[in-house]
Amino acid sequence: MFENLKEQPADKILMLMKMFADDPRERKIDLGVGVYRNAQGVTPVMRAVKSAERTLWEEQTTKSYTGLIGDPAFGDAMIGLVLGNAVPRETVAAAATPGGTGAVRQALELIRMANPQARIWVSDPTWPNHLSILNYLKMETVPYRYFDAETRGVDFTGMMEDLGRAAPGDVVLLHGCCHNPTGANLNMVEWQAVIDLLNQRGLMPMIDIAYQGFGDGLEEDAAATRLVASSVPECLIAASCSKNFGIYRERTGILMAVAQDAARQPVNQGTLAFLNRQNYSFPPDHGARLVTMILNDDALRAEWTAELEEMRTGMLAIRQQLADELQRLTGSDRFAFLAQHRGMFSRLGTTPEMVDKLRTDYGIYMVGDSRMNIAGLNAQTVPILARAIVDAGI
Ligand code: PLP
Ligand code: TYF
Repeated sequence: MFENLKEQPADKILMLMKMFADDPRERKIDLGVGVYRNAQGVTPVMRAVKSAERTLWEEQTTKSYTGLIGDPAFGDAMIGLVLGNAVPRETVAAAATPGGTGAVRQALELIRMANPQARIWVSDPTWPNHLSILNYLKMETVPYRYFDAETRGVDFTGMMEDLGRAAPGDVVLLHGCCHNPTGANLNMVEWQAVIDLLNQRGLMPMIDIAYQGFGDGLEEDAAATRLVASSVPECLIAASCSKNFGIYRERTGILMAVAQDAARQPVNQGTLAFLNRQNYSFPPDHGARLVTMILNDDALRAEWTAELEEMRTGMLAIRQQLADELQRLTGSDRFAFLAQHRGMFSRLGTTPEMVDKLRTDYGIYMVGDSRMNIAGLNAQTVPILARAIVDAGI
């Protein structure tokens, strides 16, 4: 049987991680995989996470199974974090999943179950795993214009034109904040226009929010998701705790199904539990429990929020420094978009050949589409990158 298997395409981002590790040069710079790093290049265990783990280690008396949707307290805490008071609690069904990726996968399975005809509209570009999972599930995917190669902002006119061709029942996959891989985001006026279009055309939004707290702040980054959830008849939200709690390997995420009518909530809830059972039965608990402890304890929550703010403002400072340095070197505002982008990523907007050149000649690793992980930089490496960008002729 195994002879029927064939080699599967590798994940380009993960491939880049290996190339970087194998590069013997000392002054190499890793702007590849989307993992937060501090100025020392370390992805730290956050202080509140450490405290919660200590308490959990001391106080946890069992590791018996939870429930198919995980501990409901995690659902409550995360609904609060992501949705605030935007919708009545009784309209929301939620289930813990293995990471945000698990939530994306379960959301797509739910869509396929409920409406096999639905086409999934995805931003061009989007996170490669979206496309990979959609392809694996054999769901029809349609790209909508998103990135304006000229301004490096959102091609909003193109986006609206494309979504204007979606059919009732189609699903529009949107990044709640901090778009991966471009860093370009809609403003709130544009979000409202998208919502109006969704409602006019009978489209269902599916929001992937993996970087809440990495852009303009915890509340600000959730604002679009909350506006969507409170303005459409129904939506799906896949949220990840990997980045904002720094618990990548714990695999902590949640899928929420928001219905307008609370009467639909029980069946939605049952469906999420059913989907978990088919795929892995109980979702991982450790990370979800830490998140619940942090969000439900005033002191831990304050500690977590403060550290997340340090991370966020640190990334903003790097953005500004890089934009300023490039302004100084080029005498133009061509790179001002770097300070306007939000989240961990910015798409530089150069060719794959230039990306190769930066890697071979300067030891600077970014994803082939010229996505840079801003958190891979620090005050010392920003001038090195800026100089390389200019010297390479970008
Ligand atoms: N969605 C997007 C857009 C992402 O960038 C990520 C990245 O990590 C995820 C979802 C899910 O991440 P994880 O499965 O590690 O929680
Ligand atoms: O986009 C990124 O770099 C992160 C991390 O298969 C990641 O989202 C990358 C590839 C992958 C899973 C996660």
